Amino acid sequence: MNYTRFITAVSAARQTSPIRALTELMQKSPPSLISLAGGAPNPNTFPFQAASITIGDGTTVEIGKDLMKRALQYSASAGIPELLSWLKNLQKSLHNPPTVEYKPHEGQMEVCVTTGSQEGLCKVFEMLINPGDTILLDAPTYPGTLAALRPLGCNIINVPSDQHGIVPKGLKEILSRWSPEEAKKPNSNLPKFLYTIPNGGNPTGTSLTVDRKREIYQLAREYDFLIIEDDPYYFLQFNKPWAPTFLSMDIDGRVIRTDSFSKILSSGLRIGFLTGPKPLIDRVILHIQVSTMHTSTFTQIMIAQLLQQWGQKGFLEHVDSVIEFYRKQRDVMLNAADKWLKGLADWYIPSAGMFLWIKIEGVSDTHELIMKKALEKEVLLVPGSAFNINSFSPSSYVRASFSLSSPSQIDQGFQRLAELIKESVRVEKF
Ligand code: 09M
Repeated sequence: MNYTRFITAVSAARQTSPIRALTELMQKSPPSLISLAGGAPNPNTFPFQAASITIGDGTTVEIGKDLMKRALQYSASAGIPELLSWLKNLQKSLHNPPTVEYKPHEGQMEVCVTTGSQEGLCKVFEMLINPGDTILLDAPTYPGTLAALRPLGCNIINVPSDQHGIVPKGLKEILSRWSPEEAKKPNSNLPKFLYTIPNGGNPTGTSLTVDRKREIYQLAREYDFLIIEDDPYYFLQFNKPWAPTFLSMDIDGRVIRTDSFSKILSSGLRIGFLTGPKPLIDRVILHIQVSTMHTSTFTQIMIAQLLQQWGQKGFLEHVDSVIEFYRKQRDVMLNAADKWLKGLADWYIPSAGMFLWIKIEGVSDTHELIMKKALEKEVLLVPGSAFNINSFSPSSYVRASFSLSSPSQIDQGFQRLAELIKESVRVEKF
């Protein structure tokens, strides 16, 4: 792959800082090296000494004095080595991307730690988008993505989708505006990438089928666009085996995948990771160098210790227990929906994630229903318009999350929503 066409002038101009390069060299050197080079503070002056963190299974994560000194210190922008190697092994065993075997410049699989997947997404968008560039996505989609994209001034094309995600035929039709040959021209305005949430879509709860993924990947090859696979709900798939990912099919090195620990380990610790072709991940790392410098070392040490203690097996067992929680919650919500919303609304059964996407019958836009009337009735949902490319365009949907509420709250919440819909439909009819 030649990545030059995809990278903005700003991203291409990023260079490694000589001091960061020295710091990273220092971290790999033997203890006999006398370094007067580092600009790092002396951790012996820091107040924190050690930590013992209790885990739910009764074990502890111990951060002793020496490890604590590392945890409180600056570290490499790509992530601390033990976490990075754990994550690389995880990606190899879950996705086994063909790019593992490639040479670095050919798009070899690379991983970097990010401060939540949001940081990764934002930096990937900024690496790829010049004002006026065209990109593809299947809206309704995650507002955090739309908010990161809008100010970059790109032309966003909405790809048709249904309960199984993007419809390849619809994508093909959009792409037929161009010829594949145009992709080879330097200033072609062919879409640079397709962004999608392949599992438990936010807000729709839908998941892309593997056949559709294969068709979409072929189109990406034909029209030479990248695929951004934003997959924070990968670990919340209710059915096994888990769906093969775009990353697992990536024979060219055109997939950038964002993973997140927010839904399974902690959202507040802010840990995510990017996986993709080295030439692109390296650009993101250069951006991290000059913004956050790195994700909190303490957070990374805490997570790495836990993951090393657990091993992949223990990690996946934990994930299974999280899935069981969300499956029960989903079923509670589906039962409540059947009980209260039948005849008033429509929905599909989500196979992953934590959202139910509800179409309210007879209500052309749910914004006022939610922002004013629902508050009076003490039930809160997200109006569908928040997930549209243009957030002022109406939507008859609402997003209900089954992550935080108890079964009785979910039941009561939908009872209140049902009353609200009945009242509003009466008003809209007159
Ligand atoms: N609502 C998300 N989604 C959300 C949400 C959120 C506060 C977050 C998709 O934690 P990260 O950075 O790994 O996750 C970012 C992210 C990326 N991609 C598809 C997501 O759904 C997180 C946070 C309040 C509300 C929020 O509503 O949907």
